[in-house]
Amino acid sequence: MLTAEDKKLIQQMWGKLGGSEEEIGADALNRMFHSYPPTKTYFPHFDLSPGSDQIRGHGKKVVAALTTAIKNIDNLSQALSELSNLHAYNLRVDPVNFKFLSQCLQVSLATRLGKDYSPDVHSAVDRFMSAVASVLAEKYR
Ligand code: ZNH
Repeated sequence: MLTAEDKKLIQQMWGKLGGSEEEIGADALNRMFHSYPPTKTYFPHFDLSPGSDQIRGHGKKVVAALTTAIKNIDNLSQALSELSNLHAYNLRVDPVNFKFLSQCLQVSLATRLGKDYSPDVHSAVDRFMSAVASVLAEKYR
């Protein structure tokens, strides 16, 4: 569960990204494809070379979805309901992969934010990404 303090830390941290969202998203995806190569099988139609237009475009969408989630942090199920349908019924991404993306995103954030990515922020983001992953995985059968 996310505490009130976690929510505050996440919202403040996200506010510090100031325009670098697309870069963060692309960096997280590059790291995921590099460290967990089986994740590439979900994107056979993408040019997966680092920094490709498709990776940048997709990174931007993923980060935008997380921004929406952060704005609706008390109501994640509702805020992410369409995405949850998409991942469960259309894309059928094995939920184990959500953990991989979460870890890669955290490295991207830490690289970007340096000492602002404190242990408290880290653990808050970790819980937040787990909450997002549970919503994205809740419709699987
Ligand atoms: Zn996902 C898509 C988000 C994870 C795979 N995604 C997507 C989108 C979004 C997202 C926003 C777009 C939609 C539209 O367009 O409408 N994701 C997300 C998030 C997460 C995720 C937030 C976490 C956190 N995914 C994931 C993973 C994977 C995936 C892990 C694997 C590995 N997705 C995917 C795919 C797609 C998507 C494949 C589709 C793409 C294209 O474009 O085709």
